[in-house]
Amino acid sequence: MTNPDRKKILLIMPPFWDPICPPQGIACLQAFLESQGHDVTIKDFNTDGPLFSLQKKYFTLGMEYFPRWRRYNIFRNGPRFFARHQLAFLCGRQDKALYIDLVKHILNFDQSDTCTPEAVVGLDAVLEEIAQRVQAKTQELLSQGEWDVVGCTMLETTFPSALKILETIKREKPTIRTVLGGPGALMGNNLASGNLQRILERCPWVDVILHGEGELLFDRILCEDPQQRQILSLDDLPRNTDEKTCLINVDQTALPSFNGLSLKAYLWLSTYSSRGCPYKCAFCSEYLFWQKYRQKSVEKIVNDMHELTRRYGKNQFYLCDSLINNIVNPLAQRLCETEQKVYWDCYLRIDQDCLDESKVRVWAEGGMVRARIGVESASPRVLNLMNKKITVDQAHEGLTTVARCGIQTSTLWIAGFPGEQDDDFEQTLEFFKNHHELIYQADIMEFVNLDGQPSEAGTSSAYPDAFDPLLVLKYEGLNQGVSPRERYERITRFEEMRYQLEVPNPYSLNELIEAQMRWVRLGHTKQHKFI
Ligand code: B12
Ligand code: SF4
Repeated sequence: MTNPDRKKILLIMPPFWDPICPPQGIACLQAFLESQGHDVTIKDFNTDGPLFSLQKKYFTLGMEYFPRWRRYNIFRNGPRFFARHQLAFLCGRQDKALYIDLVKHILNFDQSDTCTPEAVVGLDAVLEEIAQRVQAKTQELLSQGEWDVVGCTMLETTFPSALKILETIKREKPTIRTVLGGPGALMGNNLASGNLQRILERCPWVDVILHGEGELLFDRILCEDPQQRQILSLDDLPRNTDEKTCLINVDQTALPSFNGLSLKAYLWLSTYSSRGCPYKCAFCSEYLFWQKYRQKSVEKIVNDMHELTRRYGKNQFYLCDSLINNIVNPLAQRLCETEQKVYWDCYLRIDQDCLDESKVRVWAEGGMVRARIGVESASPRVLNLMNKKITVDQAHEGLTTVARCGIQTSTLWIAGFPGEQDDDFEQTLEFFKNHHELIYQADIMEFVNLDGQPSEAGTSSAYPDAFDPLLVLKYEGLNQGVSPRERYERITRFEEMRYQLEVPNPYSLNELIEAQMRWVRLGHTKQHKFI
C-alpha cells in the first residue's frame, strides 16, 4: 500500500522485560502499520546483555542490603519496587533529602523499616548505570535514522526507561512525536484514576498516550495534528459498524513481524490465538484491557505458526494469549493432524477439560510443552472471593492429569488477596506440600490492586502526601485487606516450603535445565524438552 502520508516510525520495547520471546506488541504494531503503508522499525533493548544484567545487579545488591529479599521470590515481586525506585530516581531528585526518604518508603515495601540512606546511595549507583546505558542506546538509534514518531511499550516494569528514552529523544530531536502505549504504568490501566493525565502533566516530553489495543489507535494519531498533546482511548475511535466495537478483527490481522529483532536472543517465537479473556477474576486486568474476547480460527492460528516457523526458523512458540482454554481442544487436535511439528507454552485455567486425560493427551501430542496455571490459592473461600470459578478438587485433579501427560505445570499463586486469613493461606501451603511432585514451577506473587480499582473500604495513598511532587504516578493501597508485612510474611513461608520441597523457580538457564531433569526424575516425561 502506498501512503502519501507515509511516516517513519520507531517502536521500542524498553527494559525491563524478560527477553524470553520477541515482544509481540510492537511486532503486531509493526505488521499493522506497515500494512497501512508506513515505514516501521522495532527495537528491543532487553536483548542488550549488559543492560539487562543491570537488573540482576540491582537485586543481587538489594539482597545484600536486605537479606530477607532472598525469601521474597524477589525476581517476581521485586520488579514493581525496582520500577518505582527507578522512576523516583529519574523524575524525583529535585530535593535530595526528600528523595532519599521517598526511596526508603519504596524499598520498605514489606513495612520492615530497615532501608538506610547508604542502601539508597548504593542502589542508586546501579540506576545511574541503567539510565546512562538507556540514554546511550537511544542516542545511537537517533544517529542511525530520521524518525517522525517514536513509541515505547508502557508496562509497569518498562515505564521508567520508556520515559528516559522519550526524554532523550525530545531533547535531541524536538520535532519527533513521542508516544506511549500498552497495558499501563501500573497494574491495569485505568483512564479514571488520573494517572495517564499525571504522566502528560509531569513529563512534558511525552506527546501522546494511547490507552487500549494499539493498532487502530496508532493509525489514528498518525492522521492527527502532530503538535497536539493528548490521551487517546478506544472510546475516541469511531465504532466499527458490524460489531459495534472499535477493536480489530484478530482473524484478519497480519502476522506479527519480528523483522529488526535479533531472534537468536530469544528461546521462543511469540504468537497468539485470541485477545482478551471470557472470565473476570477479581485481581486481573486482562478482560478490562482487551475489552471483548475474540479468537482466531484454528486454521489461521496453525497457518500463522507454520508461516512464522518458515520465516524465522523456529518452531517453539510462546502463545501470548490471556488464556488458551477456549480454543485449546480444536487447536491441539488440528496440530496433531499436521505434519509440521510445533511446540508451545500457554496460559491455562484448570477447567473441566483439564481433568479429562483423553483431551490433555491430545494437547501434549499437539505440542503443548508447558502450561502456566493460575492456581492462586487452595482456600475455597479465597477462590470464591477471587471469582476464580475453580475448586480445590479441580486444581488437584487438573494438576494430576496435566502432569501425568508430561506437560510442565508452571503454577502461579497469590499471597494476601483481600479477605485471605492466615488459615486460608495454611490451606494453600498444605495443598502445595501435598502436590509438589505434580508442580513443575511455583511462582508466588503478592496481591496487587489494579490502578484505580474501587473497593468498598476505599483506597488511600501508598506514600505520604509530602512525596507527591516527586512522584510521576499516584500509587494507591486498599484501606482494608492483608497488610504488606503480612503478605511478605506469607510469601516467605511459601518460599521456605518451596526450597524445602525443591520445587524450582528457574530464573537462569542452569536452573531451567535442572527443572527439566527433575521433571524426568519424577517420571512425568521421558525426555528433556527445551525449556
Ligand atoms: C507473555 C507474557 C509474559 C512473558 C513475557 C515474554 C515476552 N518477552 O514477551 C513472561 C512470562 C516472561 C511475563 C512475565 C511477566 N509479566 Co507478563 N504477560 C504476558 C502476556 C500474557 C502476553 C504479552 C503479549 O505478547 N501480548 C500480546 C500483545 C499483542 O499485546 P501487547 O504487548 O499488550 O501490545 C498491544 C497493546 O498493548 C499496544 N501496545 C504495546 N506496545 C505499544 C507501544 C506503543 C507505542 C503503542 C502506541 C501501543 C502499544 O498495542 C499492541 C497491539 O494491540 C501479557 C498479557 C496479555 N495477554 O497481553 C502479560 C502481561 C504483559 N504481564 C504482566 C506482568 C505483570 C508480568 C510480570 C511483571 C509478572 C511478575 N510480577 O513477575 C512479569 C514480568 C517479568 C519481567 N521483568 O519481564 C502484566 C503487565 C501489567 C502492566 N501494566 O505492567 C500483563 C499485562 C498481564 C496482566 N494483566 O497482569 N509475561
Ligand atoms: S482466567 Fe486468567 S486471564 Fe482470565 S480473568 Fe482470570 S486470571 Fe485473568
